[in-house]
Amino acid sequence: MKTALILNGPNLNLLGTREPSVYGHQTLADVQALCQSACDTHGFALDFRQSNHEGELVDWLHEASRLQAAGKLAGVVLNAGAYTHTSVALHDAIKGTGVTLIELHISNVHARESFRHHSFISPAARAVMAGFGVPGYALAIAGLAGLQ
Ligand code: CA2
Repeated sequence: MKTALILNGPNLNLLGTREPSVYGHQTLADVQALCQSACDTHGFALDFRQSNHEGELVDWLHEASRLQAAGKLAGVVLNAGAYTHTSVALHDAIKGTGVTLIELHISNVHARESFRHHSFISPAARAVMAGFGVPGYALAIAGLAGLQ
């Protein structure tokens, strides 16, 4: 059974506590439960993580690439949070490892402040999703299933 690795970046541990008009009322634990159900549907094992630290996300992408080389990774769904708009290190980690990765955003970043319109992740990602709310995580896992 292949693993779907779902990585969440900075402040996503606060989901459900503030800004419900943008991010909804569901917590990160709710997102994990949704991802578990989507992985059950598609026959993937779920590995679900969150970090507020850029380097830890980079390390996890390197780990994903080793799993991919061993034929054990379905792919990565990455919500890099604000690092989306700042991180050359994440861009380089995705490009450098060649890991199959879907960039995901809960909100439609293009309908928000202009500083959210640029992504360092998009040029290195296999696919990009934004604006479907929390259900987007399940859609992204379905997308990974379609890529197998
Ligand atoms: O829409 C998304 O998923 C984002 O990746 C979320 C990031 C934001 O910086 C990106 O531009 C778009 C922010 C995640 C922080 O989420 C919070 C949720 C509730 C309360 C505080 C922060």
